[in-house]
Amino acid sequence: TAEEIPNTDIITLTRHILSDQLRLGAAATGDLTLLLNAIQTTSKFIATNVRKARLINLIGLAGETNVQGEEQKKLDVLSNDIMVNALRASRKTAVLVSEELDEAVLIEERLRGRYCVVFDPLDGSSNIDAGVNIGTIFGIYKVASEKGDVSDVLRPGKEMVAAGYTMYGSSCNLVLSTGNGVNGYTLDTALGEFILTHPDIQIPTRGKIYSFNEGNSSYFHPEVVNYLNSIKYPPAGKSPYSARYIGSMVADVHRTLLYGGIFGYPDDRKSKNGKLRLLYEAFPMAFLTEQAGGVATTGRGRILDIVPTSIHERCSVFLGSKDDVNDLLKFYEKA
Ligand code: AHM
Ligand code: MG
Repeated sequence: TAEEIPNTDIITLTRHILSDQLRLGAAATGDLTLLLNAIQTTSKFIATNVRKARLINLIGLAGETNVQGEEQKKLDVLSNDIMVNALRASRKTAVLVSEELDEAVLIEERLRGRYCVVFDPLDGSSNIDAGVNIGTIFGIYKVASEKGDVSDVLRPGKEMVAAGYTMYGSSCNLVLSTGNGVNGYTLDTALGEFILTHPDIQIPTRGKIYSFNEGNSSYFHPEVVNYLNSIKYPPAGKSPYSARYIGSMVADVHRTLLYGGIFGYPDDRKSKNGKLRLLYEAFPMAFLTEQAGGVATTGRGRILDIVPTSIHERCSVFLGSKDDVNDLLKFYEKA
């Protein structure tokens, strides 16, 4: 049968982004292609370290020393170093912002390129030691200033030219948008290549799952509590929503893109600006959600319209299926 014949014409991530470049014709210099290639290599490198972390002592606190007296690196510090080194060496970047670094990295002139990358090298830190899904999140801007400085990344998310994430889970998946829809790739570890497995991801218009840390309920604003009650105690004849919450944004958003529903990390009475970081968590995920046909909002406005004022600022996040997020927004409008 057809299923037994191996596919001899697989589409790798490299092949796919190259064809995307060719589609743009002379307008594309190939720089973004090379940059995306550098990013996919860092994802493979981080993925192998995530898999063997327990075996090679990567788990634990940075700053501890092992029996040989060598300093141990925590997996998120190691992932940060992998990304900074590769992005600098790609010669395609001018400014880097990482969750792990207080200050933005301004690339020296010798190696400077035309793109800025904002990233969380290993998100979902509370899940690392338990072997639960974690991921890398990234967003890319083209430099606007001559030199490349922090002003180049203090721009609304709608100005990003690409965004994506890599999830290190039961499989390693890279999901990417260059502003022309969303595609998902799965790492074939034997080939060492990401293969296109989820072409043109479209988020269902309505889902059956909600994904919030309800342990924060006592701090939640009434709009959020009332919305959650409306899906947990629906009118007679309708089924309540299911709860799924991993606590790794990459995994919770990945499931939301594929199955639909709503993911939320709202601001509340305790965390006035929410928890998630605007530049390298909210923006890339909002970019992907909109590109997949969903909605991403703070409850009071579109996430991608926010103009950042500092590189590590936080914001309230709700994203997912259009109908579900719009239902939530009705509670904000009423308030
Ligand atoms: P981190 O950058 O310290 O890993 O925090 C971000 C993570 C997200 O992946 C996730 O959505 C959220 O924090 C979970 O937070 P909580 O543990 O408060 O539910
Ligand atoms: Mg994070």
